[in-house]
Amino acid sequence: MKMRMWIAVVAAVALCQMVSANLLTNPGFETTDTGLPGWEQADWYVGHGGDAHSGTNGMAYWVPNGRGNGDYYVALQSVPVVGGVSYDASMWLRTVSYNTSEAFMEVVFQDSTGSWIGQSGTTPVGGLTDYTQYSLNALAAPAAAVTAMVRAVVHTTGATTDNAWYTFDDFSFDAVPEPGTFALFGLGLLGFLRLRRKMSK
Ligand SMILES: [Ca+2]
Repeated sequence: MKMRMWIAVVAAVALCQMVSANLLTNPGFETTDTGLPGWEQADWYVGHGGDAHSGTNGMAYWVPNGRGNGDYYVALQSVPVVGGVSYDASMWLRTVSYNTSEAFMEVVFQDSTGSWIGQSGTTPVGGLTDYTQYSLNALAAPAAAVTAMVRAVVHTTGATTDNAWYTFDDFSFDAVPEPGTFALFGLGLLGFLRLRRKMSK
C-alpha cells in the first residue's frame, strides 16, 4: 500500500512538472560563466555578482555613450508552441540607466513562414531600478503560430550621452495548464483515493 502511494505521489509530481515546465534553455545563464548558450544575440554578455538575480550569472547589455536614437538591441530564444494554447512569460530585470534608454521583454509569435503574427511586451523600464520581476500572462498563441520568440530588448529613446547597462535573469516561458489537464489529474487522484480506501477496509 505504502509503495503504491509513493508511486502515485511521484507520478503526480512528475505530471505537475510536465504541465508547468520552463520551455527555455539556460534561462538563468548559469550554463557557463562566459557564454550565453541557447540565446541568439550580439554583444550581450554574462554578468556576475550584482548582475545576477539568482545563481552567479545574469545576462547583460551595456549601452555606451554615443549610441543613436531608436536602436534596438535584442537577445532572444525561439521555442516551439502550439496554436490555441496560452503561455506565461516572465523575467527579472535590473536597470542602471541615466538617460535615453529603456528595457523590456516581449514575446513574438511566428507562423511557419517566420511572419510575426502576435506581439506582446512588458512596460519599458529605465532609470535606476533594482531587480524586479516582470510578467506577461496567458498569452494566447494564434492558431497559425509554430514558434514564439522570447526577447530581451534594450531600446534607445534618444542619442545616449552617458553609459547605461541592463541585466536580465531567470526567464520563464511555459504553457498555461489547460483546465482539461487538471480535470484529468483530479479524476486520477480521486480514483486512487477510492482504491486506497477500498483496500484499507
Ligand atoms: Ca542567474
